Amino acid sequence: MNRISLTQYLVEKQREKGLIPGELRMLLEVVARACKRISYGVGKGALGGMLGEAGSENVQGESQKKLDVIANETLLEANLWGGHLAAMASEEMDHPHAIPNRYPMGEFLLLFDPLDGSSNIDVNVSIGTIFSVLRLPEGVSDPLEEHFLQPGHRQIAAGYAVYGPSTLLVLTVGDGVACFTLERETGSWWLSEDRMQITPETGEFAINASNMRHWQPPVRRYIDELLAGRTGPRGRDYNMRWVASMVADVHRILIRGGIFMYPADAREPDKPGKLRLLYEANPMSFLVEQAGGAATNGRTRILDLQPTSLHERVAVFMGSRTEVERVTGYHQP
Ligand code: AHM
Ligand code: MG
Repeated sequence: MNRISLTQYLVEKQREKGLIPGELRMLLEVVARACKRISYGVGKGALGGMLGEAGSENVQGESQKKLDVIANETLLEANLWGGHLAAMASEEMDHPHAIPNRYPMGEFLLLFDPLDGSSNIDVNVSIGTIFSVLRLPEGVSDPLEEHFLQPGHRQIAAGYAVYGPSTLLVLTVGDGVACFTLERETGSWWLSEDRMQITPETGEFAINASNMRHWQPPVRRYIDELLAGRTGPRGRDYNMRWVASMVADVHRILIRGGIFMYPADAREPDKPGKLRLLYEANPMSFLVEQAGGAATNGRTRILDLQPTSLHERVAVFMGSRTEVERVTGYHQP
């Protein structure tokens, strides 16, 4: 079999298509290397002392697991010295992390959720890493939080790693979505699917239904119609799946279609949903759109939202285009 490595894939994007600068290619390789390291840590589990609480909280007031902290440090350390980055921001850090003066400063900003699906760490269910790459605005020499507040359509690359039965890296540089599988024995990433496409129609949906009583009327209406099945207004039976790791739920949707939802609800009226715009919703929306799907917050395309703070939250409806358009339509006044 003539296999294509991650390096070869990126070099071709750089050289043959001129789609990405060499610096971005090297940055993505460093991120992939960090994900590989996290994957090995995840794989060790209890034997590597990876499970359990870290005894600290992040900026959202969520308790951090040991692996949240280890994954964050792994990504920071791997990316500090390469000279490709101007600064990094993470779910697990209150403020952006500057590149120390002793290293050259690059032109990119990296954002990540180091370990998504933290509640699944200790129960051995798929978890992942999500990342987004932005360009430092021109003329800026001192990167600050405000420079990360760019709408998602300005991302120049995004991806996630999913640490499941196999470790996968799913990536876009704005030219479709490619999936790489980690070969553990050699530590190489091999292209396993190129030009992933999300089917526009679907019979599957993903939502945490335990929050049903808190949902707003458009979401209730949409889910009620799906649950009504064959004899309801949609005229077919739907199946529900909820891993509670966004990476795993969205990955399933990339493979076989579906709609993923984390709506705003009445639990915390001042917070629009649970997921974070800059390092969860934006990168996933970029991937989903590149695979022919759609992503909105119920009203607006997620990639067009102007962020106002580093850790802001956003309602999320993403996946198969027809379903995302329908539920978004239900939100229109
Ligand atoms: P995390 O980044 O702290 O792990 O939180 C995000 C996760 C998503 O991966 C997942 O879709 C969601 O939270 C699950 O929420 P819930 O616990 O309500 O099912
Ligand atoms: Mg997380």
